[in-house]
Amino acid sequence: MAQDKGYPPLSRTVEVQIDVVDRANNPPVWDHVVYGPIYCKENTAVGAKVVSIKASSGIENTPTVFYHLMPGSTAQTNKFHTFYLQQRSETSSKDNVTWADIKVNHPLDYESIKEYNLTIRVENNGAQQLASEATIHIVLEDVNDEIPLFTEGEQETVLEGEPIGSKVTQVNAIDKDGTAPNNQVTYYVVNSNRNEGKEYFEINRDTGEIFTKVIFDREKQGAYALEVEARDGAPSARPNSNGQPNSVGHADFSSYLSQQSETLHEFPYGIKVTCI
Ligand SMILES: [Ca+2]
Ligand SMILES: [Ca+2]
Ligand SMILES: [Ca+2]
Repeated sequence: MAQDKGYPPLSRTVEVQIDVVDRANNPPVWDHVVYGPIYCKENTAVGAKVVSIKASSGIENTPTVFYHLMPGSTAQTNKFHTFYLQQRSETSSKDNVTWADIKVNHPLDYESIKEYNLTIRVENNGAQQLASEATIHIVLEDVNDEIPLFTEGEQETVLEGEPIGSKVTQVNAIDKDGTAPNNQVTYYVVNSNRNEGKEYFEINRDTGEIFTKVIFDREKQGAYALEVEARDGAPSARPNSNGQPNSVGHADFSSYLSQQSETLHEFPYGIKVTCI
């Protein structure tokens, strides 16, 4: 009851409920309050374990604990159940330990979300169930799972009689990987027999600028198809890549050459150069 010193004194009462907790009943105790940073590659398989953590019950002779992975309000705090928790008991002669294994539930993607903070709650099994919380900080690591993509196809013209080394055009490919060298793009003229332009043009590997290697004569040939390729800078993390970087650019030019009136957007990795 609270009473003031006025005359007459006014007072107010409020009911207070007090739970009497057994002295022996303590809340569970985590090994750590914060776990991490736990580093985890973005291509970690669904079902794979990221980390195992545990708490003791805080009650002598009642080792039972229950773990819950608490979904938060954002993707980073597991709103969409990107991770799940599996409880695992380990019984030895002197100990009865229960682990919380945190596993991947949905595919991870460094390009979308780089870090997660998970809240794990543990309850014991005393007369009054008491709980404690711990946080797991998971940091994703980029792998080379994005391929470079050319921004658009090109159709360019070059004047006949121009000196060798004249700039014809510049191609550009973008790799959405989050870190270098996974997102570093280099450019090549495709070295295949069907690439008729390979003898006539060269490319700056870093900038994608294309230059002439010959002086063109329109009376000899009026148009050249040039096939170029973009590669990223590290072994691919995609399946069946055999340790090679990701690359694009092997457009089918034979079909392009037989249908010269079609726009190059259907063959976005090639360049048609016309002499004028
Ligand atoms: Ca990715
Ligand atoms: Ca890449
Ligand atoms: Ca990546």
